[in-house]
Amino acid sequence: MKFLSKDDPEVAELIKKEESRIENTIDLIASENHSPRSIMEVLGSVFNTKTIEGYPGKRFHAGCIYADEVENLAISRGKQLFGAEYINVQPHSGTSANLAVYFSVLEMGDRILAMSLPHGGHLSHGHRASITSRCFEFNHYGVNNKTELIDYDEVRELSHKFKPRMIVAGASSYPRLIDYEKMAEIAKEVSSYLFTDMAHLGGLVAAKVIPSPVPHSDFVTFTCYKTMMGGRGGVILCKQDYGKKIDSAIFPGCQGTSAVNLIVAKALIFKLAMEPEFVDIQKKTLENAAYLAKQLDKKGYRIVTGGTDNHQVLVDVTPKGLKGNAAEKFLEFVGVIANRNVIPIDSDSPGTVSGLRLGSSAVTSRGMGKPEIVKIADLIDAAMVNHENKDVLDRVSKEVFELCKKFPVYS
Ligand code: DSN
Repeated sequence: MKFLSKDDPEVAELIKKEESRIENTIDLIASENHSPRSIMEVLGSVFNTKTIEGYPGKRFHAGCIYADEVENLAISRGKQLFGAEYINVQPHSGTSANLAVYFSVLEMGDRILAMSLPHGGHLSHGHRASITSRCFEFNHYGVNNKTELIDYDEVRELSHKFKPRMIVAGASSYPRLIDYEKMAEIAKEVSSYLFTDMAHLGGLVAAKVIPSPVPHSDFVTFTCYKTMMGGRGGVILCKQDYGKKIDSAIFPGCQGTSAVNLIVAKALIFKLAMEPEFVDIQKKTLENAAYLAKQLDKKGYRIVTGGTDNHQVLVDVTPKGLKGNAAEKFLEFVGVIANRNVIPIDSDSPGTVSGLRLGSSAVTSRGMGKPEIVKIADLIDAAMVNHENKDVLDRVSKEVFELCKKFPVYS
């Protein structure tokens, strides 16, 4: 950072500190991951300065010869990787991608059925705080109270009563697989579009370690910075018939120029995702999550749904006399980074956060495996149970630091 250190030493110092924070803490945020160094190079490349309104071959600015080539590369690799008929690689984010899907084939005020936020859905699935709820009429399905699994009978019943024009499958916080075939069957019964938001699952689907929603859905979106490891930004996959509508909904509908450096990162991660190393990371991500759930269960935490089939472990911390907010704070104090999360039982007492959402992606991509997961579960439990005991917290912080030193991210 020789230029930055000269231009803005204050910002340079903050970047150094952030690098050190990343190296020396255990990242269990389910929506984060460590990207390969080549992704970081691409994100800071000269493509950052190119303005590219439009699509390859049909731009509104000159000088797009290489931007066109790179977007075409991202398009062909992405289609091949996910077996998709059509792809748009321009969304700035998952929410931008979701907005474009809604606006591509729906009219303002149309009905959409999606998963409720306390049961795992995302803000952009019609939460009252999201602009999506002001543009469309949403209704929400949830999970079964006992099993905490999606209640497909409820999805079917609501679909027949509510008659949505679109059904959204997919969640921000749901540790189990979704039966896309069943969701497609229900959508067909009520002549509705099926849109799958697999924001969290892109990398796992790309590596084929969990089932893909692509064959069953009219539209699929995902982000590139979670399991996908490819920097920020979103992607839309869809059936060929909707391609033109999706393109116009992204540009000029919801966005202006896209960020070419993010598009290059997408091209790169789609290439890397076809290599055995990526597949191995995704496979181990699943194994580590399942093992983490098992270890925490043994220590007396309640694991929402009893386990996990993806990279997420949703932990109910109330059996330990804690709330999610406190748990997040106690863990951050010792260098374990996770986020508090509502879980299904919280929908009965709004404002309560009983859960902690843990993700295995980042620890796996820095090389940690089962022995380290056992250690992490021990450290999590020690910090939570002894949150008032300074000696224990000091010991745990030291052990977190030592563990991180053995698995460098960037050095
Ligand atoms: N959707 C948010 C999450 O799952 O944490 C951010 O990606």
